[in-house]
Amino acid sequence: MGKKTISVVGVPMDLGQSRRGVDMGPSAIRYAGVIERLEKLGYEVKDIGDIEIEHGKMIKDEKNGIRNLKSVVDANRKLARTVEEIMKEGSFPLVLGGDHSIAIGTIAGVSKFYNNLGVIWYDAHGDLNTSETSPSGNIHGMPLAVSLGLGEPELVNIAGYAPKLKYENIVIIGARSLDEGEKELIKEKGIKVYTMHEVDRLGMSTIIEETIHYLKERTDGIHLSFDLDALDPIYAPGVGTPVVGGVSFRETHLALEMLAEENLITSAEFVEVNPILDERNKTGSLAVDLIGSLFGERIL
Ligand code: 6HN
Ligand code: MN
Ligand code: MN
Ligand code: MN
Repeated sequence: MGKKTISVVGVPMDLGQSRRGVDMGPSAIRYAGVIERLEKLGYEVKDIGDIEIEHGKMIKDEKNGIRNLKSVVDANRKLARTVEEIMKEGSFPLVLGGDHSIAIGTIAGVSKFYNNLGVIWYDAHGDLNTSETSPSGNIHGMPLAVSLGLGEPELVNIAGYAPKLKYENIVIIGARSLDEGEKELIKEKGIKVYTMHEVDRLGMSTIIEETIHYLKERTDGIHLSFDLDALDPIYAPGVGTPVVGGVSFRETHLALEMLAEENLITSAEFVEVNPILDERNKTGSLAVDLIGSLFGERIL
């Protein structure tokens, strides 16, 4: 990492999906020792606390069948402002989720600082749904589409500009559960995706080399949006939408170690940790291990 100061912000958000508990993700990751781990690596770490979330009933009564639209918009506006402040201070924004709908706010906060923000979307899912294509009405299945300028205007225009990302600047890794509308969008726009098929065939080492080469020449900053459900549920049982046949613990460490060596990641978020569904904070601890690798931790 280029920057010596890391600002950690928690987003106790569970309104982007329908299983309770993922709002406790930031606590689980803090209890697993994220701050201490980063300090041990030599960083100055500022824990700026949690974004305030309006916890209401889970309701799908809003327009187009989207769940909790207004509350998710409000929270992401706050997050975008907070992340923007962190960027202005020259610190590295490390955002802890919460469900993946919070990527909307993180990316809204960082993207204005770059002409071509790159994104690595490490996830079992594409998160490329709109209200038309979503099978669930859950906003956590939409944040990548929203950042590309697709979907509800209230979400798309957070922070007052859109789109935040260009199609050619994103790379999805670990996908194995894509909805029909997502598949169509990927094909239509030529989005770069390494599904589990490519993870099996090429290996993670080649995938990350290719990803680095690809993003290095066209972007001026890279955000890592890391959904814990990219990993196989054997390693990450505490997630709301687990999908079998995922990336392994070692492959994921390798990916993050290779990214750390290149020093290209300029902001990151770790999302979807749900302590209620977890086994003795296994997934929270996993997140901390992975954050360690991203910030330069080595076995030897
Ligand atoms: N996540 N594609 C499904 C949906 O409801 O849109 C699942 C989305 C999961 C989202 O894990 O961040
Ligand atoms: Mn809640
Ligand atoms: Mn996701
Ligand atoms: Mn996912």
